[in-house]
Amino acid sequence: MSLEQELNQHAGLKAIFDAAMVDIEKAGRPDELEAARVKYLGRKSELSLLLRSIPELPQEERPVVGKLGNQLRAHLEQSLADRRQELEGGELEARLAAERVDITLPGQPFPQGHLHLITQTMWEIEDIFTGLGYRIAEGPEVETDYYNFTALNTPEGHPARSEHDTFFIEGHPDLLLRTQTSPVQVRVMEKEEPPIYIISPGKVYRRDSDATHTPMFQQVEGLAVDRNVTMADLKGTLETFTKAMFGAQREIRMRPHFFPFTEPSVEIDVSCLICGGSGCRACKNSGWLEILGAGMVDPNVFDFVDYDVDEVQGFAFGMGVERIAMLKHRMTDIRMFYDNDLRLLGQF
Ligand code: 2U9
Repeated sequence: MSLEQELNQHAGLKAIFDAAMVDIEKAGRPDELEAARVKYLGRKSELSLLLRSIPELPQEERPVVGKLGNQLRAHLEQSLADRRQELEGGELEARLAAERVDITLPGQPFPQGHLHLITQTMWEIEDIFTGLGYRIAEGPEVETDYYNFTALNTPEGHPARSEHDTFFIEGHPDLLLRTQTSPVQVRVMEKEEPPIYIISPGKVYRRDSDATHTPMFQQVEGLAVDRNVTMADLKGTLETFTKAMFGAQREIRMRPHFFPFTEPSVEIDVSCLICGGSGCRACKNSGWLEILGAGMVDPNVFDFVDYDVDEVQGFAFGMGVERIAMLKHRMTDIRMFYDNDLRLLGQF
């Protein structure tokens, strides 16, 4: 016999059962279910009062009420627990439905940065020379007068030393912002013996500002010191560099020039990237664009680092990275690199 049938023996318990089962079933939220629990199983509920009053009941009623009452309590507790689980399951489902995330929606686009064109160009130059066996050497941007000028055969009174070009450090007459990266190479030669094949990339500073000059710009200089190094090695090396950088169809030419630290010195031109050499506005109808300076290291420079000038020779070269980038990407104003306008920089 089911509990429900057994409860027919006691009208009061049966009435509690019927009402409680309706309310439990009706409860749609956890707080309504809790109210039903208090109403039917709480300390002051009809069932609790009835069970507590058993000692006062007539003798023959006591076992029936005791047994069925407790069975009813257990049944209601179970029904409440079952319903609670149903409701909580429903709540979870409702939350899952409401908070559902559509993972197939496209993501939020966000701006992706990249290296500055000057850094890209610098790394490209470095790649070419490291591919030829050169090491990268770096040094301080605040230099002494000795390393920046004296050891590079630039005597006092030379125009490159004048205050017009050089930033000196206030209160330290011997310190300056390096105007070239050559002092790095002097420092390497002081510490190491030939053979030496190095490039020194980095920032340099000169008091200058117009469409082709900024007070800070970046250089890559190179130095090769070995036995039997000739001008032909210099030309071959820089022709290889030029073709790697600007294309295999490019030609170079050398023009005599003067630098205090090289003798003889040359300036090197590349056949015009725009007209191919026939003459246009970019090359001022010459067919050539100047890209670097170079020369055979002056023996006076070797004297400063105690190299034996009868045993070793060297060639050196230098280029402005901004100038290389401007030629390659057909830019007309160097200051654009440092205006930080993403409409320009984002194009590269
Ligand atoms: C040592 C000896 C010699 C480095 C050299 C140049 C020629 C040169 C300019 C290019 C454009 C500087 O950036 S720029 O304005 N540089 O023309 N630089 S030879 O010669 C050296 C370097 C180190 C010990």
